[in-house]
Amino acid sequence: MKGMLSPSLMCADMLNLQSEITILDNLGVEYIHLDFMDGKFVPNITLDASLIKSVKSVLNNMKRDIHIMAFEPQNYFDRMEIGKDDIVSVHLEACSDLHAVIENIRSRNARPFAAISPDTPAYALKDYLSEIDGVLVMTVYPGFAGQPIAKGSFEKICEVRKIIDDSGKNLILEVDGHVSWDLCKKMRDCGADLFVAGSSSVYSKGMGIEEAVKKMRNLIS
Ligand code: S6P
Ligand code: MG
Repeated sequence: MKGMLSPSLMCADMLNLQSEITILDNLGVEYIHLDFMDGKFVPNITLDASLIKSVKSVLNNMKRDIHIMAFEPQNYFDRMEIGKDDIVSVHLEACSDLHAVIENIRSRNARPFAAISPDTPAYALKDYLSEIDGVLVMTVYPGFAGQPIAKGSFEKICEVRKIIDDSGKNLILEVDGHVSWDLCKKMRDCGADLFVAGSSSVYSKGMGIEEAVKKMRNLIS
Protein backbone atom coordinates (compact mmCIF):
# COMPACT_ATOMS: atom_id res chain seq x y z
CA MET A 1 0.00 0.00 0.00
CA LYS A 2 1.32 3.48 -0.78
CA GLY A 3 2.11 5.84 2.11
CA MET A 4 -0.77 8.25 2.79
CA LEU A 5 -1.03 11.51 4.71
CA SER A 6 -3.49 12.77 7.29
CA PRO A 7 -2.56 16.22 8.64
CA SER A 8 -4.02 16.90 12.08
CA LEU A 9 -6.43 19.83 12.12
CA MET A 10 -5.91 20.48 15.84
CA CYS A 11 -2.39 21.66 14.90
CA ALA A 12 -3.59 24.04 12.16
CA ASP A 13 -4.27 27.78 12.43
CA MET A 14 -7.65 27.82 14.24
CA LEU A 15 -8.54 31.21 12.75
CA ASN A 16 -8.11 29.97 9.18
CA LEU A 17 -9.37 26.42 9.21
CA GLN A 18 -11.30 26.48 5.96
CA SER A 19 -8.42 27.85 3.89
CA GLU A 20 -5.97 25.42 5.52
CA ILE A 21 -8.25 22.48 4.65
CA THR A 22 -8.66 23.69 1.05
CA ILE A 23 -4.90 24.02 0.55
CA LEU A 24 -4.37 20.40 1.69
CA ASP A 25 -7.25 19.17 -0.45
CA ASN A 26 -5.84 20.93 -3.53
CA LEU A 27 -2.42 19.36 -2.86
CA GLY A 28 -3.99 15.91 -3.16
CA VAL A 29 -3.64 15.02 0.52
CA GLU A 30 -5.69 11.87 1.17
CA TYR A 31 -7.15 12.55 4.64
CA ILE A 32 -7.71 15.30 7.18
CA HIS A 33 -7.23 14.03 10.76
CA LEU A 34 -9.95 15.27 13.11
CA ASP A 35 -9.37 14.72 16.83
CA PHE A 36 -12.38 14.63 19.13
CA MET A 37 -11.90 14.45 22.91
CA ASP A 38 -14.38 14.28 25.77
CA GLY A 39 -12.23 15.65 28.61
CA LYS A 40 -12.69 12.31 30.43
CA PHE A 41 -11.02 9.56 28.42
CA VAL A 42 -8.28 12.16 27.89
CA PRO A 43 -7.72 15.33 29.95
CA ASN A 44 -8.29 17.75 27.07
CA ILE A 45 -10.92 18.99 24.61
CA THR A 46 -10.14 19.95 21.00
CA LEU A 47 -12.38 20.00 17.92
CA ASP A 48 -16.07 19.81 18.68
CA ALA A 49 -18.56 17.45 17.01
CA SER A 50 -20.34 20.20 15.06
CA LEU A 51 -17.03 21.46 13.66
CA ILE A 52 -16.17 17.90 12.59
CA LYS A 53 -19.57 17.75 10.85
CA SER A 54 -19.00 21.11 9.12
CA VAL A 55 -15.64 20.01 7.69
CA LYS A 56 -17.64 17.72 5.38
CA SER A 57 -19.08 20.66 3.49
CA VAL A 58 -15.68 22.08 2.47
CA LEU A 59 -14.01 18.86 1.28
CA ASN A 60 -13.47 18.07 -2.35
CA ASN A 61 -11.41 14.85 -2.73
CA MET A 62 -9.94 14.66 0.76
CA LYS A 63 -11.68 12.32 3.25
CA ARG A 64 -12.32 12.72 6.97
CA ASP A 65 -10.13 10.68 9.33
CA ILE A 66 -12.00 11.04 12.62
CA HIS A 67 -10.17 9.97 15.78
CA ILE A 68 -12.51 9.79 18.75
CA MET A 69 -10.80 9.91 22.13
CA ALA A 70 -13.96 9.58 24.21
CA PHE A 71 -15.75 6.96 26.27
CA GLU A 72 -18.65 5.38 24.39
CA PRO A 73 -17.84 7.14 21.10
CA GLN A 74 -21.11 6.04 19.49
CA ASN A 75 -22.83 8.85 21.43
CA TYR A 76 -21.25 11.39 19.06
CA PHE A 77 -21.75 9.71 15.66
CA ASP A 78 -25.01 11.49 14.78
CA ARG A 79 -23.63 14.91 15.69
CA MET A 80 -20.58 14.33 13.47
CA GLU A 81 -22.76 12.96 10.68
CA ILE A 82 -20.57 9.90 10.29
CA GLY A 83 -21.09 8.57 6.78
CA LYS A 84 -19.64 7.11 3.62
CA ASP A 85 -15.83 7.06 3.28
CA ASP A 86 -15.16 8.47 6.76
CA ILE A 87 -12.45 6.69 8.71
CA VAL A 88 -13.68 6.46 12.30
CA SER A 89 -11.11 5.38 14.90
CA VAL A 90 -12.45 4.30 18.28
CA HIS A 91 -10.31 3.24 21.22
CA LEU A 92 -10.28 -0.32 22.57
CA GLU A 93 -9.87 1.21 26.01
CA ALA A 94 -12.96 3.43 25.69
CA CYS A 95 -15.75 1.11 24.48
CA SER A 96 -17.82 -1.19 26.69
CA ASP A 97 -18.81 -3.18 23.56
CA LEU A 98 -16.34 -2.54 20.75
CA HIS A 99 -17.96 -5.10 18.43
CA ALA A 100 -21.25 -3.16 18.57
CA VAL A 101 -19.50 0.18 18.02
CA ILE A 102 -17.69 -1.22 14.95
CA GLU A 103 -20.99 -2.53 13.59
CA ASN A 104 -22.58 0.87 14.18
CA ILE A 105 -19.82 2.57 12.15
CA ARG A 106 -20.20 -0.02 9.38
CA SER A 107 -23.98 0.50 9.26
CA ARG A 108 -23.29 4.14 8.36
CA ASN A 109 -21.09 3.03 5.43
CA ALA A 110 -18.05 4.43 7.20
CA ARG A 111 -14.73 2.67 7.81
CA PRO A 112 -14.14 1.41 11.37
CA PHE A 113 -10.59 1.52 12.76
CA ALA A 114 -9.54 0.19 16.18
CA ALA A 115 -7.22 2.55 18.04
CA ILE A 116 -4.80 1.52 20.77
CA SER A 117 -3.00 3.74 23.28
CA PRO A 118 0.70 3.12 24.05
CA ASP A 119 0.01 0.88 27.08
CA THR A 120 -2.36 -1.46 25.22
CA PRO A 121 -0.60 -4.50 23.73
CA ALA A 122 -0.85 -5.24 20.01
CA TYR A 123 -2.38 -8.69 20.59
CA ALA A 124 -5.51 -7.03 22.05
CA LEU A 125 -6.49 -6.18 18.46
CA LYS A 126 -6.78 -9.82 17.39
CA ASP A 127 -10.47 -10.19 18.32
CA TYR A 128 -11.46 -7.34 16.00
CA LEU A 129 -9.35 -7.83 12.87
CA SER A 130 -12.10 -9.46 10.83
CA GLU A 131 -14.47 -6.52 11.47
CA ILE A 132 -12.31 -3.44 10.88
CA ASP A 133 -10.70 -1.61 7.95
CA GLY A 134 -7.64 -0.48 9.84
CA VAL A 135 -5.75 0.02 13.06
CA LEU A 136 -4.60 3.30 14.60
CA VAL A 137 -1.48 2.90 16.71
CA MET A 138 -1.00 5.84 19.08
CA THR A 139 2.69 6.64 19.34
CA VAL A 140 2.08 9.27 22.02
CA TYR A 141 -0.37 9.21 24.93
CA PRO A 142 -3.66 10.52 23.52
CA GLY A 143 -4.71 14.05 24.47
CA PHE A 144 -2.08 16.50 23.31
CA ALA A 145 0.06 17.48 20.33
CA GLY A 146 3.78 18.13 20.69
CA GLN A 147 4.71 15.15 22.89
CA PRO A 148 7.78 12.92 22.58
CA ILE A 149 7.30 9.49 21.04
CA ALA A 150 6.15 6.84 23.54
CA LYS A 151 8.63 4.12 24.50
CA GLY A 152 8.31 0.92 22.47
CA SER A 153 6.43 2.55 19.58
CA PHE A 154 8.53 1.12 16.76
CA GLU A 155 8.31 -2.40 18.17
CA LYS A 156 4.53 -1.91 18.51
CA ILE A 157 4.14 -0.78 14.88
CA CYS A 158 6.17 -3.77 13.63
CA GLU A 159 4.17 -6.13 15.81
CA VAL A 160 0.82 -4.76 14.60
CA ARG A 161 2.03 -5.02 11.00
CA LYS A 162 2.85 -8.69 11.57
CA ILE A 163 -0.50 -9.39 13.21
CA ILE A 164 -2.30 -7.74 10.26
CA ASP A 165 -0.24 -9.59 7.65
CA ASP A 166 -0.67 -12.92 9.45
CA SER A 167 -4.44 -12.36 9.40
CA GLY A 168 -4.35 -12.16 5.59
CA LYS A 169 -6.47 -8.99 5.66
CA ASN A 170 -5.60 -5.85 3.76
CA LEU A 171 -5.92 -3.44 6.69
CA ILE A 172 -4.53 0.10 6.87
CA LEU A 173 -1.99 0.72 9.63
CA GLU A 174 -2.20 4.33 10.81
CA VAL A 175 0.31 5.97 13.15
CA ASP A 176 -0.54 9.02 15.27
CA GLY A 177 1.80 10.96 17.54
CA HIS A 178 5.19 12.54 16.98
CA VAL A 179 5.27 11.45 13.35
CA SER A 180 8.28 13.70 12.83
CA TRP A 181 10.60 14.36 9.90
CA ASP A 182 13.20 12.21 11.63
CA LEU A 183 10.98 9.29 12.59
CA CYS A 184 8.37 8.91 9.83
CA LYS A 185 10.67 6.93 7.56
CA LYS A 186 11.45 4.46 10.33
CA MET A 187 7.69 4.15 10.97
CA ARG A 188 7.22 3.44 7.27
CA ASP A 189 9.94 0.78 7.43
CA CYS A 190 8.07 -0.83 10.35
CA GLY A 191 4.97 -1.08 8.13
CA ALA A 192 2.87 2.05 8.67
CA ASP A 193 0.62 3.13 5.77
CA LEU A 194 -1.15 6.26 6.98
CA PHE A 195 0.69 9.05 8.78
CA VAL A 196 -0.90 11.68 11.02
CA ALA A 197 1.16 14.81 10.50
CA GLY A 198 1.13 17.37 13.30
CA SER A 199 3.41 19.82 15.06
CA SER A 200 6.50 17.67 14.51
CA SER A 201 6.21 17.67 10.70
CA VAL A 202 3.69 19.36 8.41
CA TYR A 203 2.68 21.92 11.07
CA SER A 204 6.19 22.63 12.32
CA LYS A 205 7.23 26.26 12.25
CA GLY A 206 9.31 27.79 9.49
CA MET A 207 8.08 25.79 6.50
CA GLY A 208 5.19 26.46 4.13
CA ILE A 209 2.48 23.82 4.01
CA GLU A 210 3.13 23.02 0.33
CA GLU A 211 6.83 22.38 0.89
CA ALA A 212 6.08 20.42 4.07
CA VAL A 213 3.59 18.11 2.36
CA LYS A 214 6.06 17.47 -0.46
CA LYS A 215 8.86 16.69 2.01
CA MET A 216 6.65 14.30 3.96
CA ARG A 217 5.53 12.53 0.77
CA ASN A 218 9.14 11.85 -0.19
CA LEU A 219 9.91 10.43 3.24
CA ILE A 220 6.94 8.04 3.37
CA SER A 221 6.81 6.92 -0.25
C1 S6P B 1 -3.22 13.48 20.15
C2 S6P B 1 -3.93 13.45 18.85
C3 S6P B 1 -3.00 13.56 17.68
C4 S6P B 1 -2.25 14.87 17.57
C5 S6P B 1 -0.95 14.64 16.83
C6 S6P B 1 -0.15 15.86 16.74
O1 S6P B 1 -4.07 13.11 21.13
O2 S6P B 1 -4.64 12.28 18.70
O3 S6P B 1 -3.69 13.32 16.49
O4 S6P B 1 -3.00 15.80 16.88
O5 S6P B 1 -0.23 13.69 17.55
O6 S6P B 1 1.04 15.62 16.11
P1 S6P B 1 2.44 15.86 16.86
O7 S6P B 1 3.43 15.83 15.75
O8 S6P B 1 2.35 17.21 17.50
O9 S6P B 1 2.56 14.75 17.84
MG1 MG C 1 -5.32 11.81 16.67
